[in-house]
Amino acid sequence: MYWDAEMECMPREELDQLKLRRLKETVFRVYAFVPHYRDKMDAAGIKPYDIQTLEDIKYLPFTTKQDLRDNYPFGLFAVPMSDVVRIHSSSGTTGKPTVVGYTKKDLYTWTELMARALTCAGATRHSMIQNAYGYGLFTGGLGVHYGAERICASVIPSSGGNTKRQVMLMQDFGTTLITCTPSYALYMYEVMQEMGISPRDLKLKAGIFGAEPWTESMRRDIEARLGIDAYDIYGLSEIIGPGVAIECPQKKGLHLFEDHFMPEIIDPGSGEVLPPGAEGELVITTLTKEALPVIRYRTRDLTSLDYQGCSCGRSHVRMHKVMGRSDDMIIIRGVNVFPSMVESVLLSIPGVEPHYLLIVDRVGTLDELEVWVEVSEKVFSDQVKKLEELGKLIRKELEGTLGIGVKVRLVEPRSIERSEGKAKRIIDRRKL
Ligand code: DLL
Repeated sequence: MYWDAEMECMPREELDQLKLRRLKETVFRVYAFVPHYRDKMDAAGIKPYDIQTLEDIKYLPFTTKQDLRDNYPFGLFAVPMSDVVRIHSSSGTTGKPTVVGYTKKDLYTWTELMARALTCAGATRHSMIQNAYGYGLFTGGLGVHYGAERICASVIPSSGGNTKRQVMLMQDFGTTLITCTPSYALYMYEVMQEMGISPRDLKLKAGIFGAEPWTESMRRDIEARLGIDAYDIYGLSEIIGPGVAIECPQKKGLHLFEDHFMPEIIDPGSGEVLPPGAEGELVITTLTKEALPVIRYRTRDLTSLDYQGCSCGRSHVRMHKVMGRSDDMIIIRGVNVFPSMVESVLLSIPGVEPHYLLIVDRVGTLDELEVWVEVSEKVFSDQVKKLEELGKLIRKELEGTLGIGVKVRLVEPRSIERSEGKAKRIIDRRKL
């Protein structure tokens, strides 16, 4: 089922024409109204009318999170404040937050996109949607909320936290669809168990999870534990919030809504645009945003794009599940390690729980990686010898995949901090 079949299934040629028209408009608008973009384009010797084809986008300068920070809070807005009706912000780990704004039309667009996304993942007016993304400055809560109302589903705005109450609401209100981060979904499952409630006794059918990287193995784990269908949703505040891309029931990549966002994949080192199918950093240009149009935003998210048609009938490009952020990549003795690589290995080993931490430290001049792994209650109460064997097996598997020496520490069930939002997977003691 589609929310907006005309847009979602638009033939490629028409879609590209629409994108080009909107790209040109956006470039003219930022050049006219945002000094930052005008200065950068002037410095690069490029004028708005130099953009004549979609490929010409490569001549435009990139925008980074630092550009947003340097123009904190409202310096990149392309409309007067009197036209801005909502502000969100994304905290990040260091320094000032990045601030984003929306006009009335931007909010309309966002709501439509979220309606599209929810419908794509199977939600209807009969769905009981419990929205456990945080409400507030974070875009997850309100973004999902308005989309869910738009499709006339029943929305429970439970926001993040108070997990026992979340479970009670699910049970009493008959929640059919849960929206939250994948790590929070796992935490909810644990609390259900503590409360003696089996997910099978609930009406829960599906979950729409995002806001943090999660692997295919993690999807299988969540689907098996909760007995639901788990969909991946992608987005970021700087572009609009959730609703940039979402999986259809094929679950073979996330359809990125190209009538509003133009994606590119670049080599994160050289900045060069890579051909379709290549893996690299996702760069997005907004095509319809009014308050905060963004040109070639470097997301830091690593993925690839697939322009082949999808059997669901949607023509929009599919982005591969995000493997991780280039910021989350840790380099241990010259080898690149992503938490997602560790996650995939761990979840393939029976007796291991989907809760883990990567601890990076420097011993003398050498970097060391220690992986903390939670084991199941049953395994933990086994003989010491069996635990030792499990530890060795995990180490062997991790070392085989990562190609570096790794220490493994098996920790007690429930000893790694649970998250109600984005999970923290890395503690880098070298930076402390
Ligand atoms: O996380 C928006 C969002 C809310 C998306 C709810 C999905 C659901 P930010 O806080 O600005 O916005 O964080 C954006 O989160 O650049 C990615 O690194 C990461 N991220 C978001 N969705 C996914 C996903 C929201 N499905 C940053 N898979 C992005 C992997 C994701 N990473």
